[in-house]
Amino acid sequence: MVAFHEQLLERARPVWDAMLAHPFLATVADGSIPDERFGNWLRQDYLFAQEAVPFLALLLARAPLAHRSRLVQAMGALEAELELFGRMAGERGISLAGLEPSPTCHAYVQFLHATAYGRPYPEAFTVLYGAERAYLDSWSRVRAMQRAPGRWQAFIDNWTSDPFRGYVEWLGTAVDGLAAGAPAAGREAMTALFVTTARYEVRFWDMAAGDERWPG
Ligand code: MP5
Repeated sequence: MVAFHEQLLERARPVWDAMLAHPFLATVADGSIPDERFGNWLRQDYLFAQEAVPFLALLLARAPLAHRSRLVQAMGALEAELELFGRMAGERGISLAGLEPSPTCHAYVQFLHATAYGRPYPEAFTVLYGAERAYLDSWSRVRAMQRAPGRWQAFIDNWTSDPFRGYVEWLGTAVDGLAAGAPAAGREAMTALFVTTARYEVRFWDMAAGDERWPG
């Protein structure tokens, strides 16, 4: 039988493929991306990572005992990641002061928090898996396309490291366990939330590559 987390990826396949084929990733890989454009992503993802802290904390508060230690570790990794954003921004002269989330970043973060507050644990956990798997796969694609280390290597390394891959593998196995204990309607809800997460991931690259702004 195909593992549930693999079924999720199959159901999201067209969106996942669009994510991996996104031109933003190709231009990071070949080094042609202007700093200003990469800065779009860096600033917005810094805000996203900041808001991933309460998202993880909400999950952790409801996690079964067997999930706690990995989620605590993930919190520590998130702290280190926020420092990485600060360091890279400082080195490249990108200001992180007075940031405002773009419409896409805002919507994605609201979605994370709404699922963590309002949905059963297995469904909210599936959103965490979707977001982390998306970054593992997207940055692994960048790495696979690279001919030489680039200006933004620290980010590429962050989401393609062995510990991060191990964490995402654990998340997939944990999703399988949660799905096995869920009713059919719960598994459908997990699937729908996974697909929505994948859609947000594509929109996030679109936003970074483009010039998304709020009116006014
Ligand atoms: C992640 C991220 C990965 N940083 N940004 C987006 C848009 N999706 C997923 O989450 P984390 O907590 O940085 O590993």
